[in-house]
Amino acid sequence: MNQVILTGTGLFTPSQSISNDELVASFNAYVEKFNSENAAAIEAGEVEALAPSSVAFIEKASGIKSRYVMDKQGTLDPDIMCPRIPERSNDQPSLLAEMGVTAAKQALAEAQLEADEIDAVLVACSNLQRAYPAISIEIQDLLGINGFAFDMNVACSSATFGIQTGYDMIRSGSAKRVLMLNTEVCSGHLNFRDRDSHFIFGDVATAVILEDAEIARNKQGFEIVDTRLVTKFSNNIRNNFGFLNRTAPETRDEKDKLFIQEGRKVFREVVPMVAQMITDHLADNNLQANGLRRMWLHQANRNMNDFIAKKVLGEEPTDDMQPTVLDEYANTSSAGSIIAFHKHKSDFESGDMGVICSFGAGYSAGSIIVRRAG
Ligand code: CO8
Repeated sequence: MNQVILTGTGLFTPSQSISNDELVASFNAYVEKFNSENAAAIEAGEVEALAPSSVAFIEKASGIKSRYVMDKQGTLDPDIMCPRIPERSNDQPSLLAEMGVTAAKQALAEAQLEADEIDAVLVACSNLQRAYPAISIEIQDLLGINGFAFDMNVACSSATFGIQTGYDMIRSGSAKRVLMLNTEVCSGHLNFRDRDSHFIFGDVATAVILEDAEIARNKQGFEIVDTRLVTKFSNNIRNNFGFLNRTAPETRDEKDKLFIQEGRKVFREVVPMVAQMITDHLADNNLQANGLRRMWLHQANRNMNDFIAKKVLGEEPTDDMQPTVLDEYANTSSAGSIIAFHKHKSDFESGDMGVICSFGAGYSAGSIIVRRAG
């Protein structure tokens, strides 16, 4: 089997950001308007009054303070509460492809590679903007890459599933160099009128380059020591958007065609599942948790990550041990753990080990053990 090394990462961050104060002001303006327009029906007990959102709740329950978005104005307008992104002609690069290309160029530069040296492109994400042609094939074309490309979706866990897919291809010899991208416009699938979830997500794109270690130019990369994936069916995070919606027009625009979740249940069920996965993964590789320099966890919820890290490590995690980016970026679905890795990897020294871990809808979870080379 060929040895695999991660030699570059890239990050595209949208230029517009929304603070909790701004988001809550917009939500509460919508609530006030709804309640005053429906005052008589609310008074008669026919309609339930909407409750306001609160910055203090959001920060305590999730740790999120702001999020980047592709369109701030439409998202915050209480009469729209949805990003407004003009449709592009088929001759223009699509939004996801454009975001992915920016992240890919950074990753290629770190890996000291030209785009035409890549053999395969994977787009692994939750929110694909169209059915076909694959976004990955469009990115392949925009960058001038030969070989092949395909899209895959395992919700928030897509990055670790994408890394394992690339790792397996390189180990077996079907590709030598793989570009794996996580392109997320989560704001397009988020119900900004839902008090329980309106604050959760943000937009971003990340990129990772995996190579056969023998031909890698960047010798300071991260060896992939081992990978592990787990899935277990659950309806607690669900989005019923899809091509069959038009066949049932009476329910086509209902709330379940956007992101919905039972957040409490997800919290309770996913924390032990992920902690167990990482613990077993380390044990099966004869590694001790105290031998880890860092865990780059999926960025959904600060409290969730503190629980997982404490269970795995047996002690309170420090910020250095378990870095957080969700305070600034919110939950960026598949990209979260890769943003954390991208921003918090440069201080690693040769031999230092860490775990990249993502988890989410499905349920699904993935763990990638890495060791700094060089
Ligand atoms: N403001 C004020 N109060 C609120 C608000 C609000 N905005 N929202 C809820 N409350 C109230 C509730 O009404 C409730 O009040 P009461 O106690 O009187 O009934 C109280 O606050 C507590 O509510 P919750 O039980 O819902 O609060 P939690 O403490 O559980 O926190 C969280 C909610 C933050 C959502 C938390 O449960 C959580 O983060 N859970 C884990 C979620 C998670 O990790 N999900 C993974 C999803 S990612 C994925 O895989 C999907 C990818 C698809 C991407 C699609 C992009 C759109």
